[in-house]
Amino acid sequence: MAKKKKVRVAFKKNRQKRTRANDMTRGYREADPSAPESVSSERIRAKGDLSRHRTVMQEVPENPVDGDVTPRLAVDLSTCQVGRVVRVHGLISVVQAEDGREVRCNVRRILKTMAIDGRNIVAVGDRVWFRPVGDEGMIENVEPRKGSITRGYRRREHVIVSNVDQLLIVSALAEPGLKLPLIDRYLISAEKGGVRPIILLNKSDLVDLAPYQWIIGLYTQLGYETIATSAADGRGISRLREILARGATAFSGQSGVGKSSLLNAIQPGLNLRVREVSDWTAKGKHTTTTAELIRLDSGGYVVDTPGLRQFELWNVDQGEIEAHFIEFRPYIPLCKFPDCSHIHESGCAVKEALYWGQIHSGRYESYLKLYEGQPIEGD
Ligand SMILES: Nc1nc2c(ncn2[C@@H]2O[C@H](COP(=O)(O)OP(=O)(O)OP(=O)(O)O)[C@@H](O)[C@H]2O)c(=O)[nH]1
Ligand SMILES: [Mg+2]
Ligand SMILES: [Zn+2]
Repeated sequence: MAKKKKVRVAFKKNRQKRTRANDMTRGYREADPSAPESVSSERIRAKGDLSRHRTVMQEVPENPVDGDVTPRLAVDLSTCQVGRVVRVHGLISVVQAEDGREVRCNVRRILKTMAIDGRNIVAVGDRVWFRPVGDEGMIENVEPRKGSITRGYRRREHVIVSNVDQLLIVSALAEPGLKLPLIDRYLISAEKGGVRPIILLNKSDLVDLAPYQWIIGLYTQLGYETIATSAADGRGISRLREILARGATAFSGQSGVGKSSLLNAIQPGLNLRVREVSDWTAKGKHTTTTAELIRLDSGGYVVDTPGLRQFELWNVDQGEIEAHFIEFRPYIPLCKFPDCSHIHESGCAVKEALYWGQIHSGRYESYLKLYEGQPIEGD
């Protein structure tokens, strides 16, 4: 049984004044529901800060999931139905009810008020309680998330997808070619979010695979399932279908690597939009523009996501990065200095392992890039 407690919530600034976002389509394009609201319709009295707070009853879970700060309100659930968010269009969330109907829903204002630092309240994959209002609905409650992929976006946390078991890290062997630091970044994000990562090297029809076998070997040895696929000639597709049947999977990766094409190969009837000609050099062109939850006939749920222009890790401290490189872990305690950054210090056991080939140089370079905060282009 969850306990209830009174909490004081402050209204966000956008409740206090009419504001207009200078680029109202930006949030929509990025499928980021945390985009600023353009108009605030509720008036409040000018009574100083006091009037800008409200006391609400909030449920406090007995055993909160580590790091879960999703606001939950005590709501009259007898008037609500449960469903899962399948798409988010700006401020509207499309929720699939248990009977399969899709209902367009708004989000209860108080949930927005309680959102921490404007982090998006509703994400694709969320399980929600909504109250039917005519043909539409009002989201009254968002269940705690288990397994989510988030990123930093304009100094806020953006939940890309929630309640998934697996993250499919899709990269392409050619057009545009592999970026190992980006794969490593997604691996960290999966680990942070409690999601099992799977690495996919797509477009294997375009290359001779032999020079790339070491990559499959490297990640497989580290314990990450890694497979080569081709949406064009069907390689690895039946294996992928089996992997997807295990549960709910988010597809991630740069624009143009073939996420939607792979899903079309898995289930031809889906007819997801893919880039017409293989024009992978066209920067900033995204074929998929919003994340979408799809149920597969062969079993499992998938979320096709747009390739992100930037993939910044969220809430990963500099000193924490080393721990996410699992092959570094045995060496870290052997470094001479306890706060060793494994870059310039003497007596560094990680660098020694690198020298002897026990740590791969590509992975070490990824570590350096992350440690030094270098951007990794994801587009
Ligand atoms: N040769 C080859 N081409 C592929 C393969 N997979 C995808 N493509 C092509 O690559 C281009 C991009 O594919 P999409 O499926 O649209 O890529 P995406 O990852 O969904 O891209 P966004 O939706 O922009 O994030 C299309 O022209 C596809 O035909 C593959 O395995 N082999
Ligand atoms: Mg796509
Ligand atoms: Zn060291």
